[in-house]
Amino acid sequence: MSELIITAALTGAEVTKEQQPNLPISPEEIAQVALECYEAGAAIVHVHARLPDGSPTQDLQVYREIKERVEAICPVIFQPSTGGAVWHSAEERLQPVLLDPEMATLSTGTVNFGRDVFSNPQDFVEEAARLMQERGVKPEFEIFETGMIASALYLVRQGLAAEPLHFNFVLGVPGAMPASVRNLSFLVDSIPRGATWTVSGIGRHETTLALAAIAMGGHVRVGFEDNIYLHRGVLAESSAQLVARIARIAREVGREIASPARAREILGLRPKTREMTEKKAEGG
Ligand code: KMH
Ligand code: ZN
Repeated sequence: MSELIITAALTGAEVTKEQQPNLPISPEEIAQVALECYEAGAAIVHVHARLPDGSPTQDLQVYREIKERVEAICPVIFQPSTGGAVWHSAEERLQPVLLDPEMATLSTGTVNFGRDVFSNPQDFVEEAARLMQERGVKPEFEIFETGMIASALYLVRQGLAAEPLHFNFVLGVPGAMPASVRNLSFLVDSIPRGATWTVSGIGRHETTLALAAIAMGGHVRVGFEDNIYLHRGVLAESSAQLVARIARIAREVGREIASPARAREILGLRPKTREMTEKKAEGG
């Protein structure tokens, strides 16, 4: 079993300051939390940009500032969202791909999302995959429903995505696939041999599904995008606290934590020029 890759989902598009007062908003705050999550064991940070008033934005310049700030202070893999918020246009959603990050998310199907619809028509999916392929950005396929795996595999057959594939099973969004170990295990059995996978359990399901992934050889995403609580009714202090808990549990049961460099190897990321190497960040 490989080391555990922990992704910290720092912001999301839906959580508000009213719900979680420690939600980072400015690029400076987001970068600071990215550093804390890295120090706690995260190898990837999944980021949604926010405007100063807290509303979600897919603005290129805001993502640029976040990316530069994060990469200046720690070596984590920067993974922006192309999901954005449900009301963002296709063009807006693809903006952060133009920054040539190592990875970006790509949802491969339309799904109910609470009272909203998270719309991902096939044309958008193919456009996003093509852009990522042109720019050497590895997609993380966001799987909210089983059929989205078939759509991701169709991209491979069309030559718009290449193995090794990486999936994130997002389970427990109201209206989408429920968060259960049975569903997780079915999804894991449905992806090609050699693919890697992460699970994001929404809300109170975050930790239970993380435990399953640790045991099954998958990887784990935690953070305020998915869950704002440490325990029932007790808000977490930061996403880093949630990362630290997973790292602690994994080590306790003999699963070591992947550094960003090791995560790049496990995910088969192509090396990109980075101003700061991991060694430099660690003071070497
Ligand atoms: N905010 C959701 C509507 C992603 O980041 O790629 C979509 C989402 C997926 O969060
Ligand atoms: Zn997201």
